[in-house]
Amino acid sequence: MNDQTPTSVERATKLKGLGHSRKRVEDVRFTQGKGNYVDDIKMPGMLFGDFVRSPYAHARIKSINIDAAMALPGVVAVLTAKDLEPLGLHWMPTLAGDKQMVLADGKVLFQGQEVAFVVADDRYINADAIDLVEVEYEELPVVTDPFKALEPDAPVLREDLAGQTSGAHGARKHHNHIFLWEVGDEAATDEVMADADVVAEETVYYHRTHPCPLETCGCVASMDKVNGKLTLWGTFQAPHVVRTVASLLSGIEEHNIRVVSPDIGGGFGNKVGVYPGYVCSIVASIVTGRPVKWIEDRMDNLMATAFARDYWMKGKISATKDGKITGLHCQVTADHGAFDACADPTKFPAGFMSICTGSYDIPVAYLGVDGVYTNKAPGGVSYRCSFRVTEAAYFIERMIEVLAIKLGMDAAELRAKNFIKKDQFPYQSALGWEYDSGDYHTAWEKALKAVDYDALRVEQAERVEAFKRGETRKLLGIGLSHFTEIVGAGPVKNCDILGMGMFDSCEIRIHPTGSAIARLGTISQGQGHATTFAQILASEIGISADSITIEEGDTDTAPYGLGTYGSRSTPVAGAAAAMAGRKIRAKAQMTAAYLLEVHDGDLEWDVDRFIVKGAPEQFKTMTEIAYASYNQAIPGLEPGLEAVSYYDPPNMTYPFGAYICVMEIDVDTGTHEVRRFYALDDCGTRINPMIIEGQVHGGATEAYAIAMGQELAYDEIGNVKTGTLMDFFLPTSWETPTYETDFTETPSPHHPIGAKGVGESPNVGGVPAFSNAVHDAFRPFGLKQSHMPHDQWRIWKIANDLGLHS
Ligand code: MCN
Ligand code: CUM
Repeated sequence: MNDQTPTSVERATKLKGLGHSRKRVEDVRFTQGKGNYVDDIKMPGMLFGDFVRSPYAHARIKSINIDAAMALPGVVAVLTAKDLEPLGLHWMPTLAGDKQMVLADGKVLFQGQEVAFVVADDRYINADAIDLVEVEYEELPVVTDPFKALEPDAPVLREDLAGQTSGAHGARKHHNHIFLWEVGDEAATDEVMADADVVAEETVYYHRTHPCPLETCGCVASMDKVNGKLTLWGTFQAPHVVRTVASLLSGIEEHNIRVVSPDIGGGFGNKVGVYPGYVCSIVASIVTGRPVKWIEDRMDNLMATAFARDYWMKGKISATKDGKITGLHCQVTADHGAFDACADPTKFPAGFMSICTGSYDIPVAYLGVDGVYTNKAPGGVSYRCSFRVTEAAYFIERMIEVLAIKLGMDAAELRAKNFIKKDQFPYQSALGWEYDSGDYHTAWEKALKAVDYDALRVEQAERVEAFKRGETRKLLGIGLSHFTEIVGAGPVKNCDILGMGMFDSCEIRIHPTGSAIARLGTISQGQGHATTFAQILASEIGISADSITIEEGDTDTAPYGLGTYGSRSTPVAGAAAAMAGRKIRAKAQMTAAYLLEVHDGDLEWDVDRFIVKGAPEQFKTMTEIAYASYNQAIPGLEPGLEAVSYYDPPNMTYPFGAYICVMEIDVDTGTHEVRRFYALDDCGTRINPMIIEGQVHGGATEAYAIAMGQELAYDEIGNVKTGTLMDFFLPTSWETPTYETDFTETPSPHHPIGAKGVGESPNVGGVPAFSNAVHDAFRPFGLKQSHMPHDQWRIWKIANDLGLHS
């Protein structure tokens, strides 16, 4: 080798593989306005569909008169449940094993429910026609409180289920009850609680909110009757699942359905579910023979598509006098709205809520979740949540604080005392999970040191004294959070959606000149997959990430996969990418051996080439091997260089993190200021540190929104009080705090490259950090629990209730 030959390190740098803060390749088109979103799709003869929606939360429909609407020039069709009924499409199955009205059948069950679908030449005609559809309603009593919904004389919401004593998840104990899901050992937990030195009890409410992606949900359906082919472009987080569902519902064979997710302007879980708009657009396109577009407006999106949270969590936590936790009991009343349309793996009707023992070594625990129908929109689970992990983390991180108060102990110390220790991994939790890896003490100590925790506590104590002396009206809160996530659904043995196992896939094709295209079963909604999946492959196959195109979201070309949500892309499809890459390398090794005239066992991999062991000057680069794969007859090997991997992960991955929020609170105005927000994430092997940082900034900002003001609020008669961005708090750069990010790196032992997910972590860990900061500020004055969101009024109210205004 001469001095000009690049070293392994130099060659590795050029690949822009794992660990490289590679710039996002997709941003070239996004920052230049050249993205291709669903609403950018325009087809000749395209019609527009839009809904007549119910103004009432609960009402019987006495009649629907479409005559005036149909008479309006430009209106092509008005669909009602009666039109869909002969097709068996007036109701559709939900992802949770329930069914949901596509168009109101006999009655409406939430405000904004889809009543009729107007199809017209343009959106303006649509809007006029919607006003002309006459619907006669008879109001019925409304239930928006899940506890009231379970009272004996509560109105029957789901008349279609009358007399059914069991549903998709077992027995129903009341006409508005959906299921009771139980995990753990209640008798043993009760026993521990009865004998415990200390038991802290609290009801923790995680309010209803909404992911509110900048791009609302929508689709374009186009039925080509000549070729019998249906194409559906849409905002889908799981395109293959949509294709399978569309095939089952319509009877059109799957190879004749093409589902495409083009660029998606944020998903956050909102685009996992199947919505009436998709079904109606398909039907309208089949009926009219023309393409039909449906795009929600902001109010439609907030009122009618997948909400998040709405969990009432009644908790008990027991401990010894010196703070060793002995047991945890959690009883949840879960408000699922009018239809159970939560997106969870089938066997987990309350998602992964059973991760609620958090980061702590808790010997015995019980979780019971009652799902309840109310007159609110269906959906659920969504919003950077990993299937209810947000609720679980908020619950345990509040319970720890409540226990610390009861014990008179420092909350940071209480956490450290109870963390699962490094040598306990793989750790079997009391509620049935096997945590793959973790090092919580190291992360926690790093976090406490970074913010100088002890000094903050001193400052806080001084502040309280100064407040009492009347020298300041501001309090200081220190919000702690140590979360454990569970992402990467999931092992096919226990995770499926509608019967489809939750594996994922990657197919890679190397071109003769040494560039490549890889297709995956996932779909980016802003996470940067085109950038990061190429990095995984670059490190595996020695081709620069810049020479690897990543394609997702077109079911005609992508291998079958279950899509992107629950931070599953890295743990599942990322693993599939690594495995497909290894298949490529295995074949490449045989090719290289032939070319170098050695036994393949005499070769070793070196960044982007195979070298002869002990003779590194003899090598074949991947580019040379790729060329040979297509241009040379190699005995015993087929031409070409392609591989596909369908990856079924052996376990979930368990990312974790330590977040600390320092907050100033003005007691008189209820305003707050985030002075500092420190976020340490451990997502195992880091693929792209810059993208991880971006994910943390975004997720933490959504956490900030949720904790400090964002809410889907309803009044007693079921009106959505926060249906526009005037009332629904979406932070802008003005409100958004500054974040300090940090990391530790504890690889997953079972993932091919040791990576865990990260997209949902900052929301999971962020909400308790912000909320605990508010609580912590008032702890010296006796506050134990106060419900989110901590908006200005609610903070003022806490201060007022504690007598701090007198
Ligand atoms: N990553 C990494 N190293 C790791 C883990 C992840 O570099 N060890 C990178 C990944 O390569 C990917 C990103 O971080 O580019 C997120 O990866 P992952 O945690 O696997 O999550 P998914 O790609 O499956 O994305 C889903 C997750 C979810 S469920 C929600 S909700 C959410 C989130 O991502 N929605 C988002 N982040 C979002 N970010 C944007 N911009 N838009 C959304 O809609
Ligand atoms: Cu739960 S929101 Mo993400 O899983 O799409």
